This record gives sequence, structure tokens and C-alpha cells, in this order.
Amino acid sequence: DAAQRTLEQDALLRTRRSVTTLRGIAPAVGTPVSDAPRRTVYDAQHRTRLPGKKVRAEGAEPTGDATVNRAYAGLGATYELFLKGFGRHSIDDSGLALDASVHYGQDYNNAFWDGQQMVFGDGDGDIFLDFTVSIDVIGHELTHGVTQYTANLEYHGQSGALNESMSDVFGSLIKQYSLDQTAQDADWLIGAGLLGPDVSGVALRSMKAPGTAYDDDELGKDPQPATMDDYVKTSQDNGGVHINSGIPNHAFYLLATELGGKAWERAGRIWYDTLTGGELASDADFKDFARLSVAAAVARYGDGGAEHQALQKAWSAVGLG
Ligand code: ASN
Ligand code: ZN
Repeated sequence: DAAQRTLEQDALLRTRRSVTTLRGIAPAVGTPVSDAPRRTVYDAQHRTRLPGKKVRAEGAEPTGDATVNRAYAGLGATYELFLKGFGRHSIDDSGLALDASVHYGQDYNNAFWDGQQMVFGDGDGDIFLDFTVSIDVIGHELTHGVTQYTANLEYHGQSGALNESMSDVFGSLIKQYSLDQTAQDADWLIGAGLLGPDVSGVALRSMKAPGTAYDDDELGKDPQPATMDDYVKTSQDNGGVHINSGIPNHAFYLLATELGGKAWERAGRIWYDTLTGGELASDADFKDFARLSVAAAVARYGDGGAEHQALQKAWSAVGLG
């Protein structure tokens, strides 16, 4: 009823106020959050000082730099999936400005979320190309921001691999949404087109077939497992956060392809509900996530429904049933 709605709106505004005040931006109380993104792309000019020189603000025409324009478009596609797919207003759900710096460092072979903004290297041209070429990589980095503002999954061990997997799942969904692809038509690759001429492989990771993205003298073989039988125990990579993420990644792939249609609609909704529902602890392990995702599927789509059954089948297949 109306009174309840008012209470909920008050609670929402209180949350928004505290989050934004933390970051030093006080919104006008009661102002509805706009549906439009607020993007800014900076050029780090091959240095490592951030953010660098502002080169494209929201609403401005494309520049002469394709890297800048790809970053701008990727931020837009990410904003759009979270808003239209899940009703989320930016990274913090309060319209947080989206900042990205491109041309970071010299021959820099990575991209990252630094806690406040996205950062993209140009690659060295041999092993990696420009990190803005894959829209799912842009979505991956932005999703680290969403995770930070929601479950805040600790970046080591299984919680860290879940953090990485959230970024791969929503990164892939952003690509699929921008291409209007079904789960069947999607490539389920992260970083397709990103590997340079010296590397034999197709991408950084494969959600469809973890462990098969590359096999190369320089990089070695893609180390990702698809199931718990092949779980990698290691102290490297924060306890294998980019390695064991293959397991929840593959569970998502199995769910989405079993359900068919657009993966962001039902499979993505279940993952989004799990990530943002408030029950997922920052030190959650794979079993915790699996259990909470099943609860989320039942809550949204019903006990024993197609979504619930497909999800149980997916977790069983990767050894987390
Ligand atoms: N590109 C990597 C990532 O977003 C950077 C890192 O290792 N944190 O996961
Ligand atoms: Zn990541």
C-alpha cells in the first residue's frame, strides 16, 4: 500500500544518501535517479597517472581515437544491460559516474578496476592487443565495481573466484545483450579478439569450455577447470581467482544454454538476484553461492520450475550439487 511504499522509498533514499555521501557527492534529497549514464573517458597518454586528460564527456561526439570511442560505447552498453536487464542505475544503483582511462602505461598488458574507475592498457601488440577491443572485457571491469558495491566478495580463494566469475558472467551478458544474441548463438568467450599474433588461442577464457581458450609457448595452456574434480589449489593469482572462476562460469553457461533464449533474462536475473540480494557474504565460497542461487531461482520463478531444475542440474554437473 501507499504507506509501505513511502517507507520503502525513504529507506532507499537513506541508502543512496549514505553511499553517495561516503564518496563525497551529496545528491539533492528526493531527486529521482536519472536513467541516463554519465560517462567520461580519459587518455592516460601512456603514463600511469590517473585519470589523465579528459577526452570525451557524456553526450560529446566521437573523437578521432577509436580506443576512446570503444571505451565510451562499452561503458554505455554495460550501463544499459544493468538498467534495462535488472533495473540497476549504474555501479552503485544511484547513478554513479562512469570513468575510464585508456592508453594506460607503455605496452600495458591488462585492464583493471582500481576501486573507482576502469583502466585499459593498449597491450604490447605481440601477446595482447588493445584491451578495449572486447566489449566483454569492458563489462568485466565495470562489474568489479558492481560487486564492490554489493556482495563485496573478497579477492582471494573461492570468494575471489566468485568475484572474477561475476565479472565474466556479466561481461559476457553485456556482449550478448549488445549483439542481441541468444545463449545458443553466443561465443561464451572472454576477450575474443584480444590475443596478439604471438599467441595461439582464441580468447582469455571460455565459459563454454574452460581450459581451452589458449595453448601457447609464451602463455602456457589455459589453466581453467570446468568442474570441482579439477579444482586448482595454488597460492598464485590470489589463490587462483582467475583459474577456479572457470567452475561457476561453466555452471552459468550450462544454466543459460539449458534454458535457451536470451541469457540475461532468466539465468542472468538469477545471478543478479544472488549477487545483490543481501545474503551473499563477502567470504562466500562456491557452495554458498550455489545454495543462494537456488533460493533466488525458487523465489523468482517458483519451486520445481524449469529454472530451478536447470540450475540444480548445472550445479550438479560441475560438482556443486
Ligand atoms: N584484468 C584483471 C581483472 O580484472 C586484472 C586483475 O587481475 N585484477 O581481473
Ligand atoms: Zn577481473
